[in-house]
Amino acid sequence: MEKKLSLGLTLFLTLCLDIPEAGGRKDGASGDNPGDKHSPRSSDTKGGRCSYTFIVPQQKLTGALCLNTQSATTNHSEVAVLRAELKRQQEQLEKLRGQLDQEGALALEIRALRKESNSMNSRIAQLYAQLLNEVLQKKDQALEQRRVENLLLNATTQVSRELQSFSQNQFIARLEKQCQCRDSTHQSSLVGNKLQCECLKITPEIQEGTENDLLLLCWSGQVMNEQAKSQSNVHPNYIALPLTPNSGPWRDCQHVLESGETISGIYLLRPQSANRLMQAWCEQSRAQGGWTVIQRRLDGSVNFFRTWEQYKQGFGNLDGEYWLGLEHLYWLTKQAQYKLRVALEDWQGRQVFAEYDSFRLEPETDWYRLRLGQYQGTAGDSLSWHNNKAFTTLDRDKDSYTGNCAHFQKGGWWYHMCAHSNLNGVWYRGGHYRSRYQDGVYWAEFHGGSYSLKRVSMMIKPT
Ligand SMILES: [Ca+2]
Repeated sequence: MEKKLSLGLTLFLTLCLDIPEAGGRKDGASGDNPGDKHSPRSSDTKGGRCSYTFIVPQQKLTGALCLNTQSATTNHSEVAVLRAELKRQQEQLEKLRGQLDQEGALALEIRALRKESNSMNSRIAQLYAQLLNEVLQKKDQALEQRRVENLLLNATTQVSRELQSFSQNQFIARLEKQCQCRDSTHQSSLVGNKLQCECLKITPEIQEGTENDLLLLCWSGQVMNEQAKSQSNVHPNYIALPLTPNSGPWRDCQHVLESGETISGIYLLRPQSANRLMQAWCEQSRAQGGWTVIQRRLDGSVNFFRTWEQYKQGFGNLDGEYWLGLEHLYWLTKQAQYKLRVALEDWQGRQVFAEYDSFRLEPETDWYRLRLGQYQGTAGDSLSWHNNKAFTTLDRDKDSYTGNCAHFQKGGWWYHMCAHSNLNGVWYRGGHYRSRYQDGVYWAEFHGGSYSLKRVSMMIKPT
């Protein structure tokens, strides 16, 4: 320990010397003893004791004064403690250095991940923009399609009117002929230029589709056309209008069949109380015919991974793969009770079917929820699990799963959690397919979820 001390010391050193008396007494002959001369300062010569007082001049100490106040053993122990402390701190330092290295590696990893994330983000943004662009294009196409549909509707109405007029004329000519034939047998008289009123019975064959079999017509030769025309305006349904083949529109394909069209093909339909026309493939040869095809897969030529709007309006090619459209399905199945037939074919040519004795959809406000009846058939039941489920697409998730089933199944369906059947999935060639998800065209009860079927069609028909 070092201390700076400035000390002013006055050191008094008093020495008391007990000098044995020479010759018996020391102080006995003061002044007489030559020995007295030896002591230049004698403070006290009395009392037999001599004492000397040395006066050390006062010294002033300046500067650093190092004082080691501890013993050597204390120093050793302190050094040991310091060494231990040093060792501990060195260990800590090593540890910190290790952590720093680790954190450095982590920082590098984080930087790499951030970079990757940035590039992924830009890729996603790019894809999103692409998708958006596609959706907008499709929207434009849908608008154009609607415009064309309206044009078609107007043209069809006009054609119907023309046909009506044509049929009226034919009908009138026929009536005229009948009247003339009956003129000879029925009582009739010619008054001036006019024929008397006559009652004619129009046969059901002629009057197909009318409310009454009897049509009372009063005519005269001269006013016949006007009268008939005015009557036709009041009761347009009275005039027989056998539509020419392929004109349409029909209520559905059963109606087409009943109208005598027995060839499978594309027909124009307009469901009752629906303000829209649609085209559909009518299957008239399989399973007694009369089936309106609402979905078909056969060669993978059409992408079924679509948006809500597209599933709503329909897409694809009527003579190939297509989806009729949820809105069309809604209007079709609203007009009567329909049954559903699902026809399936595997890659070995084996054909099976599943039929449900009722099938209809709720309106769009309820996400075209599926209402399905009882199953029967040879394929196994892979659709009842989806009964009462809303329709889900990539952009409208209405399924019971926490994620979006359409994202995993790559289609649109009445997904649950997620699917026992996925007929709008990805069409894979050859049956068993390899994919990260179960996204093939499958019917679980027929070959399971990892077998993509070759041909699939969904058809409806009134019961
Ligand atoms: Ca969901």
